[in-house]
Amino acid sequence: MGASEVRTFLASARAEVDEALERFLPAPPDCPPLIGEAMRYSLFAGGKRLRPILTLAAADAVGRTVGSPSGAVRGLALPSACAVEMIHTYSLVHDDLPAMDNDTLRRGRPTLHVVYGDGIAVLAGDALQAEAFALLAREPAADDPVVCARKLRALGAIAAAAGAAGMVGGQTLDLQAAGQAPNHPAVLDADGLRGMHARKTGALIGAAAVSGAIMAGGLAAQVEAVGRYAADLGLAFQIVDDILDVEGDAAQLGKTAGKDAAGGKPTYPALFGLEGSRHMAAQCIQRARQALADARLSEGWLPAVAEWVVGRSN
Ligand code: GRG
Repeated sequence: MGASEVRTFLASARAEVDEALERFLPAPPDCPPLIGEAMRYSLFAGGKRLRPILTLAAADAVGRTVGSPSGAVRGLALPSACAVEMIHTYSLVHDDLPAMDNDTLRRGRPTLHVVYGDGIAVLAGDALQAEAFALLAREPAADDPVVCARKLRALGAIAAAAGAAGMVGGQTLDLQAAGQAPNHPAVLDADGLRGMHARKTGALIGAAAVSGAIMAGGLAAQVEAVGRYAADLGLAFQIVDDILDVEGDAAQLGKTAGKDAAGGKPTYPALFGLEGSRHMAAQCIQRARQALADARLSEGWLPAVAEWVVGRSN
């Protein structure tokens, strides 16, 4: 797959996701204007759309193995793609609150609570999560029991990834490690750090990819391989995120740089050095590619998405 084809795929997937997000979100008079506006403020602030792109790429990879037209599988997977992006955005909004990371810059803009206040930011995050599950239950609208069964599995995978065993659990460990859970401190070693990130960011990245494979009708072995690919991709993503926090600047990242070190957080560069961390990220991508090759899912965009994750600068 050439670089310009990859760029075209990424741009078209982003445009499709953005259009669908706007269509799927509630708007006045169904909701008060302010909450609709606050949800959109963060959702359309220029995120990379990694997770929904993964959903669409995983659906496409599975669809290729059964000869499904790419438009058809993309349509089946688009609601999951959008739901995962809504949940991701809610997590960023809540993470940025003074009660958590207390950040003022996100996606290159003042954070939601800085502009709309803490209360509206809490509510916009809550609403984004609720709307994500409403969307998963509603779309794709179908009476076909096969599609309904896929929807239920995708919804279950995404809910588990967002909940106490996944993202919320990871954020809990993060708060404990940062000394922000009174009377419940935790010290993370290298395994603890990996486990915390596997929950906090890895689980949703995994569910993004797996839900795409499920919605495209993937066989059990294909869904499992996509899950292994995404687990390594999620780890690589986090390692690169830590490296960028050391090397990047706020203008490039669209968020405050150097926060991890300043907050005394355990990070990959702190534990393994920059070179060691880069090497670990490269090994993750190697394993992710192998998982695809083992299941004959290397056709399509998933290998290129993995390269993009390690090569990114924000
Ligand atoms: C509040 C329940 C709850 C969870 C928050 C994911 C998370 C959990 C907090 C985010 C903190 C953070 C900055 C983690 C580093 C990795 C990460 C998720 C970065 C942001 O994701 P990107 O780079 O963001 O995909 P964009 O803006 O491009 O979508």
